Amino acid sequence: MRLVQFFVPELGKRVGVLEEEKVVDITEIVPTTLTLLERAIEKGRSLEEEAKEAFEEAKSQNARSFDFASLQNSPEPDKPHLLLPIDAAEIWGAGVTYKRSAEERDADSQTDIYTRVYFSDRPELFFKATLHRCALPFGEIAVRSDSEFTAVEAEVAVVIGIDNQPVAFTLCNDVSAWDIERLNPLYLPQSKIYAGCCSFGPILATPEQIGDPYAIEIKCRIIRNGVVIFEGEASTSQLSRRYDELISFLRRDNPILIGTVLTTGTGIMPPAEASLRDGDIVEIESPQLGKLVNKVRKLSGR
Ligand code: DO4
Ligand code: MG
Repeated sequence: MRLVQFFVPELGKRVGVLEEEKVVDITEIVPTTLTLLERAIEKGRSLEEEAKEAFEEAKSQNARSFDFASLQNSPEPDKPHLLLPIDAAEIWGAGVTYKRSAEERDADSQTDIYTRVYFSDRPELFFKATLHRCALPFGEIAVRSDSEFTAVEAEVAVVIGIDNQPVAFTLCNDVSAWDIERLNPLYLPQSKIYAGCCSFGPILATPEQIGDPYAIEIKCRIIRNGVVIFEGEASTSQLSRRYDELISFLRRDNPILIGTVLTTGTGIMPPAEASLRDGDIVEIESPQLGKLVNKVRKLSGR
Protein backbone atom coordinates (compact mmCIF):
# COMPACT_ATOMS: atom_id res chain seq x y z
CA MET A 1 0.00 0.00 0.00
CA ARG A 2 1.06 3.59 -0.63
CA LEU A 3 0.04 6.21 1.92
CA VAL A 4 0.01 10.00 1.75
CA GLN A 5 -0.88 12.89 4.02
CA PHE A 6 -2.32 16.00 2.44
CA PHE A 7 -4.14 19.24 3.11
CA VAL A 8 -7.43 20.43 1.63
CA PRO A 9 -8.41 24.05 2.40
CA GLU A 10 -12.00 23.39 3.51
CA LEU A 11 -11.21 20.04 5.21
CA GLY A 12 -7.78 20.43 6.83
CA LYS A 13 -5.21 17.65 7.20
CA ARG A 14 -6.12 14.34 5.52
CA VAL A 15 -4.63 10.89 5.22
CA GLY A 16 -5.11 8.79 2.12
CA VAL A 17 -4.28 5.60 0.27
CA LEU A 18 -2.90 6.08 -3.22
CA GLU A 19 -4.45 3.64 -5.64
CA GLU A 20 -3.28 4.14 -9.21
CA GLU A 21 -3.70 7.92 -9.65
CA LYS A 22 -6.49 8.38 -7.07
CA VAL A 23 -6.10 9.11 -3.37
CA VAL A 24 -8.86 7.54 -1.25
CA ASP A 25 -9.41 9.61 1.88
CA ILE A 26 -9.21 7.39 5.00
CA THR A 27 -9.20 10.26 7.54
CA GLU A 28 -12.58 9.23 8.99
CA ILE A 29 -11.01 5.86 9.94
CA VAL A 30 -7.59 7.09 11.06
CA PRO A 31 -6.39 10.70 11.45
CA THR A 32 -2.67 10.32 10.58
CA THR A 33 -0.27 7.74 9.13
CA LEU A 34 1.52 7.69 12.49
CA THR A 35 -1.71 6.66 14.26
CA LEU A 36 -2.20 3.97 11.63
CA LEU A 37 1.30 2.64 12.33
CA GLU A 38 0.79 2.81 16.12
CA ARG A 39 -2.52 0.90 15.79
CA ALA A 40 -0.84 -1.75 13.61
CA ILE A 41 1.91 -2.21 16.21
CA GLU A 42 -0.59 -2.38 19.09
CA LYS A 43 -2.46 -5.16 17.28
CA GLY A 44 0.74 -7.00 16.27
CA ARG A 45 -0.03 -6.42 12.59
CA SER A 46 1.90 -5.05 9.65
CA LEU A 47 1.28 -1.53 8.38
CA GLU A 48 0.11 -3.15 5.13
CA GLU A 49 -2.63 -5.12 6.94
CA GLU A 50 -3.78 -2.14 8.98
CA ALA A 51 -3.79 0.17 5.93
CA LYS A 52 -5.73 -2.38 3.86
CA GLU A 53 -8.41 -2.67 6.54
CA ALA A 54 -8.73 1.14 6.85
CA PHE A 55 -8.89 1.43 3.05
CA GLU A 56 -11.67 -1.20 2.73
CA GLU A 57 -13.64 0.42 5.53
CA ALA A 58 -13.29 3.89 3.99
CA LYS A 59 -14.42 2.58 0.61
CA SER A 60 -17.45 0.85 2.18
CA GLN A 61 -18.39 4.25 3.65
CA ASN A 62 -18.08 5.89 0.20
CA ALA A 63 -15.09 7.96 1.28
CA ARG A 64 -14.05 10.93 -0.86
CA SER A 65 -11.25 10.55 -3.31
CA PHE A 66 -8.92 13.04 -4.95
CA ASP A 67 -6.81 12.99 -8.11
CA PHE A 68 -3.22 12.61 -6.95
CA ALA A 69 -2.24 15.22 -9.58
CA SER A 70 -4.60 17.78 -7.94
CA LEU A 71 -2.55 17.57 -4.69
CA GLN A 72 0.80 18.22 -6.34
CA ASN A 73 0.97 21.95 -5.62
CA SER A 74 3.29 24.18 -3.66
CA PRO A 75 2.16 24.24 -0.01
CA GLU A 76 -0.09 27.30 0.23
CA PRO A 77 -3.09 27.53 2.59
CA ASP A 78 -5.60 28.18 -0.21
CA LYS A 79 -4.55 25.18 -2.34
CA PRO A 80 -4.79 21.41 -1.77
CA HIS A 81 -1.25 20.13 -1.27
CA LEU A 82 0.78 17.19 -0.06
CA LEU A 83 2.15 17.07 3.48
CA LEU A 84 5.11 15.07 4.81
CA PRO A 85 3.92 11.45 4.73
CA ILE A 86 4.49 10.78 8.46
CA ASP A 87 4.69 13.03 11.53
CA ALA A 88 8.08 11.67 12.58
CA ALA A 89 9.40 12.76 15.97
CA GLU A 90 12.93 12.86 14.53
CA ILE A 91 14.75 12.34 11.26
CA TRP A 92 18.17 10.65 11.47
CA GLY A 93 20.75 9.99 8.76
CA ALA A 94 23.20 7.26 7.90
CA GLY A 95 26.29 8.22 5.89
CA VAL A 96 28.93 6.75 3.58
CA THR A 97 26.80 3.70 2.90
CA TYR A 98 27.71 3.84 -0.81
CA LYS A 99 31.33 3.45 -1.98
CA ARG A 100 31.13 6.54 -4.19
CA SER A 101 30.07 8.69 -1.27
CA ALA A 102 33.08 7.54 0.82
CA GLU A 103 35.62 7.86 -2.00
CA GLU A 104 34.54 11.26 -3.24
CA ARG A 105 34.26 12.78 0.24
CA ASP A 106 37.77 11.54 1.12
CA ALA A 107 39.23 12.85 -2.15
CA ASP A 108 37.65 16.28 -1.69
CA SER A 109 38.69 16.60 1.97
CA GLN A 110 42.13 14.95 1.61
CA THR A 111 41.38 12.53 4.39
CA ASP A 112 40.59 8.85 4.79
CA ILE A 113 37.93 9.11 7.50
CA TYR A 114 35.01 8.38 5.21
CA THR A 115 36.56 5.20 3.76
CA ARG A 116 37.50 4.03 7.25
CA VAL A 117 33.87 4.33 8.32
CA TYR A 118 32.68 2.71 5.09
CA PHE A 119 34.68 -0.42 6.03
CA SER A 120 34.03 -0.28 9.80
CA ASP A 121 31.49 -2.38 11.66
CA ARG A 122 30.00 0.77 13.17
CA PRO A 123 28.12 2.89 10.62
CA GLU A 124 28.02 6.67 10.50
CA LEU A 125 24.74 7.86 12.06
CA PHE A 126 23.79 11.46 12.69
CA PHE A 127 20.84 13.50 13.82
CA LYS A 128 19.35 15.16 10.75
CA ALA A 129 16.17 17.10 11.40
CA THR A 130 12.88 17.64 13.14
CA LEU A 131 9.69 18.26 11.17
CA HIS A 132 9.87 22.04 11.50
CA ARG A 133 13.19 22.01 9.61
CA CYS A 134 11.76 19.92 6.75
CA ALA A 135 10.29 21.22 3.52
CA LEU A 136 6.97 19.69 2.42
CA PRO A 137 6.80 18.06 -1.01
CA PHE A 138 6.81 20.96 -3.56
CA GLY A 139 7.98 23.23 -0.70
CA GLU A 140 11.31 25.00 -0.30
CA ILE A 141 14.53 23.28 0.72
CA ALA A 142 17.30 25.70 1.57
CA VAL A 143 20.93 26.70 1.15
CA ARG A 144 22.49 28.27 4.25
CA SER A 145 23.51 31.92 3.87
CA ASP A 146 27.13 30.95 4.72
CA SER A 147 27.46 28.08 2.22
CA GLU A 148 28.67 28.32 -1.37
CA PHE A 149 28.45 24.58 -2.09
CA THR A 150 25.30 22.91 -0.86
CA ALA A 151 24.39 19.63 -2.50
CA VAL A 152 21.32 17.49 -2.94
CA GLU A 153 21.69 14.05 -1.34
CA ALA A 154 19.03 11.83 -2.93
CA GLU A 155 18.32 8.91 -0.60
CA VAL A 156 15.94 6.13 0.31
CA ALA A 157 14.63 6.56 3.86
CA VAL A 158 13.04 3.99 6.13
CA VAL A 159 10.37 4.42 8.79
CA ILE A 160 11.09 2.68 12.10
CA GLY A 161 8.55 0.73 14.12
CA ILE A 162 9.37 -1.31 17.23
CA ASP A 163 12.01 -3.63 15.83
CA ASN A 164 14.88 -3.41 13.36
CA GLN A 165 12.93 -4.09 10.17
CA PRO A 166 11.71 -1.02 8.25
CA VAL A 167 7.93 -0.62 8.40
CA ALA A 168 7.83 1.67 5.37
CA PHE A 169 10.02 3.37 2.78
CA THR A 170 10.08 6.87 1.33
CA LEU A 171 12.38 9.25 -0.58
CA CYS A 172 14.52 11.80 1.24
CA ASN A 173 16.69 14.75 0.31
CA ASP A 174 19.48 15.03 2.91
CA VAL A 175 20.44 18.52 1.73
CA SER A 176 23.97 19.25 3.02
CA ALA A 177 26.42 22.16 3.02
CA TRP A 178 29.39 20.22 1.64
CA ASP A 179 31.80 23.18 1.84
CA ILE A 180 31.18 23.48 5.61
CA GLU A 181 31.50 19.69 6.11
CA ARG A 182 34.79 19.70 4.16
CA LEU A 183 36.35 22.52 6.19
CA ASN A 184 36.37 20.21 9.21
CA PRO A 185 34.36 17.03 9.98
CA LEU A 186 33.46 18.51 13.37
CA TYR A 187 31.31 20.98 11.44
CA LEU A 188 29.04 18.14 10.24
CA PRO A 189 25.99 19.20 12.32
CA GLN A 190 26.19 22.71 10.83
CA SER A 191 26.35 21.19 7.35
CA LYS A 192 23.38 18.93 8.02
CA ILE A 193 20.96 20.77 10.32
CA TYR A 194 19.34 24.14 9.57
CA ALA A 195 15.99 25.50 8.35
CA GLY A 196 14.98 23.66 5.16
CA CYS A 197 17.81 21.09 5.36
CA CYS A 198 15.57 18.16 4.51
CA SER A 199 12.51 17.01 2.65
CA PHE A 200 10.94 13.57 2.44
CA GLY A 201 7.99 11.90 0.79
CA PRO A 202 5.71 12.22 -1.04
CA ILE A 203 4.48 8.67 -0.30
CA LEU A 204 5.09 6.00 2.32
CA ALA A 205 5.33 2.59 0.70
CA THR A 206 4.94 -0.57 2.73
CA PRO A 207 7.58 -3.33 2.37
CA GLU A 208 4.94 -5.45 0.56
CA GLN A 209 4.54 -2.64 -1.99
CA ILE A 210 8.31 -2.29 -2.51
CA GLY A 211 9.25 -5.90 -3.18
CA ASP A 212 13.04 -6.18 -2.98
CA PRO A 213 14.22 -3.23 -0.83
CA TYR A 214 17.76 -3.73 -2.19
CA ALA A 215 16.61 -3.03 -5.75
CA ILE A 216 15.13 0.45 -5.36
CA GLU A 217 16.17 2.65 -8.27
CA ILE A 218 16.59 6.34 -7.57
CA LYS A 219 17.22 9.26 -9.93
CA CYS A 220 17.97 12.86 -9.16
CA ARG A 221 17.67 15.91 -11.39
CA ILE A 222 18.47 19.59 -10.82
CA ILE A 223 16.63 22.03 -13.07
CA ARG A 224 17.84 25.63 -13.40
CA ASN A 225 15.87 28.16 -15.48
CA GLY A 226 14.03 25.27 -17.17
CA VAL A 227 17.24 23.41 -18.11
CA VAL A 228 18.40 20.14 -16.52
CA ILE A 229 21.88 21.00 -15.20
CA PHE A 230 22.51 17.71 -13.36
CA GLU A 231 21.19 14.17 -13.53
CA GLY A 232 22.40 11.19 -11.54
CA GLU A 233 21.18 7.76 -10.53
CA ALA A 234 21.84 4.99 -8.03
CA SER A 235 20.25 1.83 -6.74
CA THR A 236 19.93 0.39 -3.25
CA SER A 237 21.65 -2.69 -4.73
CA GLN A 238 24.83 -0.59 -4.16
CA LEU A 239 24.01 0.03 -0.49
CA SER A 240 26.83 -1.45 1.62
CA ARG A 241 24.75 -2.04 4.75
CA ARG A 242 21.46 -3.74 5.54
CA TYR A 243 18.52 -1.67 6.75
CA ASP A 244 18.19 -3.75 9.93
CA GLU A 245 21.88 -3.22 10.68
CA LEU A 246 21.47 0.59 10.44
CA ILE A 247 18.29 0.58 12.54
CA SER A 248 19.80 -1.69 15.17
CA PHE A 249 22.84 0.63 15.59
CA LEU A 250 20.55 3.65 15.76
CA ARG A 251 18.39 2.11 18.48
CA ARG A 252 21.30 0.97 20.60
CA ASP A 253 20.89 2.71 23.98
CA ASN A 254 19.02 5.45 22.12
CA PRO A 255 15.23 5.72 22.58
CA ILE A 256 13.77 5.88 19.07
CA LEU A 257 10.06 6.67 18.85
CA ILE A 258 7.70 4.80 16.53
CA GLY A 259 7.54 6.58 13.17
CA THR A 260 11.10 7.93 13.29
CA VAL A 261 12.63 8.34 9.82
CA LEU A 262 16.17 7.17 9.03
CA THR A 263 17.57 8.25 5.68
CA THR A 264 20.06 5.66 4.49
CA GLY A 265 22.75 7.61 2.59
CA THR A 266 23.36 8.82 -0.92
CA GLY A 267 24.87 7.05 -3.91
CA ILE A 268 24.62 10.16 -6.12
CA MET A 269 27.36 12.77 -5.75
CA PRO A 270 26.72 15.99 -7.70
CA PRO A 271 29.80 17.99 -8.82
CA ALA A 272 30.54 21.55 -7.60
CA GLU A 273 28.89 22.98 -10.76
CA ALA A 274 25.61 21.47 -9.52
CA SER A 275 25.83 23.32 -6.20
CA LEU A 276 22.25 24.35 -5.39
CA ARG A 277 21.18 27.92 -6.17
CA ASP A 278 18.15 30.00 -5.28
CA GLY A 279 15.29 29.10 -7.63
CA ASP A 280 16.61 25.64 -8.66
CA ILE A 281 14.11 22.78 -8.79
CA VAL A 282 15.25 19.42 -7.40
CA GLU A 283 13.49 16.19 -8.39
CA ILE A 284 14.20 12.84 -6.76
CA GLU A 285 12.35 10.00 -8.44
CA SER A 286 11.94 6.27 -8.05
CA PRO A 287 9.63 3.79 -9.79
CA GLN A 288 8.85 2.30 -6.35
CA LEU A 289 8.56 5.56 -4.37
CA GLY A 290 7.24 8.27 -6.69
CA LYS A 291 8.68 11.73 -7.17
CA LEU A 292 9.81 14.22 -4.52
CA VAL A 293 9.99 17.77 -5.92
CA ASN A 294 11.34 20.82 -4.09
CA LYS A 295 12.35 24.36 -4.94
CA VAL A 296 15.58 25.82 -3.53
CA ARG A 297 15.80 29.02 -1.50
CA LYS A 298 18.97 30.77 -0.32
CA LEU A 299 18.61 31.79 3.33
CA SER A 300 19.43 35.28 4.56
CA GLY A 301 21.34 34.51 7.76
CA ARG A 302 18.58 35.65 10.09
O1 DO4 B 1 29.61 12.45 6.82
C1 DO4 B 1 29.08 12.70 5.80
C2 DO4 B 1 27.66 12.53 5.49
C3 DO4 B 1 27.42 11.34 4.65
C4 DO4 B 1 26.06 11.28 4.08
O2 DO4 B 1 25.14 12.00 4.45
C5 DO4 B 1 25.79 10.29 3.02
O3 DO4 B 1 26.65 9.50 2.65
O4 DO4 B 1 24.66 10.30 2.50
MG1 MG C 1 23.33 11.82 3.19
